Amino acid sequence: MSNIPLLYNGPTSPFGRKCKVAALVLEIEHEEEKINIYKSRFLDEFNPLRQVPTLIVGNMTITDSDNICLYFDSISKRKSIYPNERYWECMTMISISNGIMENAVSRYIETSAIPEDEQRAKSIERYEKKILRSIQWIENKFDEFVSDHLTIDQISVACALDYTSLRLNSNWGENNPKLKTWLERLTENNFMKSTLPGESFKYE
Ligand SMILES: N[C@@H](CCC(=O)N[C@@H](CS)C(=O)NCC(=O)O)C(=O)O
Repeated sequence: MSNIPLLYNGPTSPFGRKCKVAALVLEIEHEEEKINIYKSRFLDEFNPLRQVPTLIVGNMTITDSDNICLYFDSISKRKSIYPNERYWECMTMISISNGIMENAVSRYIETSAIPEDEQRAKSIERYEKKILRSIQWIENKFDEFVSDHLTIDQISVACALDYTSLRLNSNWGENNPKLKTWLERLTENNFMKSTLPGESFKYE
């Protein structure tokens, strides 16, 4: 069995994008397969939650984007993307970014997969509030976590913001000008451009 990591990813998954960007930044040789998660029963053997991203390395499976990013960092010869001097702040920023992604995914499912008259307006409002409040929180911490050395919290925030633009809208930029300008600049890099979300599969 090949020891080149195989990343099962989705075309729009922000969690998968975070791993793919981390792999590119850390110069990890890997293969990537974009799958339709709703039609990928084969994945259950590796990940009973049937979720992307899932990483296969030889006989080993690594699930969850945070574990996959940590694994890539552990085998990379490049400088670590986990900053020693503000490790816990970084981990917290990753969790908040994950929360934005989770709420955006839940909102998307509620608004795209459920008939309009059965959608729960209150839930949609809660998802949106959590997303926008988190983005504002990150904007307020901008000067603490953005530096020239690209770290995993920055990668996570960037993926969460782009996913918000994809699934909700990009109005968040109006109240969060530092993040907006930063993301525009970051997106000039190939690791961001080459991982922009593609066409989503229908939720089923
Ligand atoms: N905590 C997981 C979340 C992954 C996740 O929610 N993936 C979504 C795609 S964005 C998925 O596979 N959804 C299919 C499902 O849960 O049925 C991670 O960080 O990897």
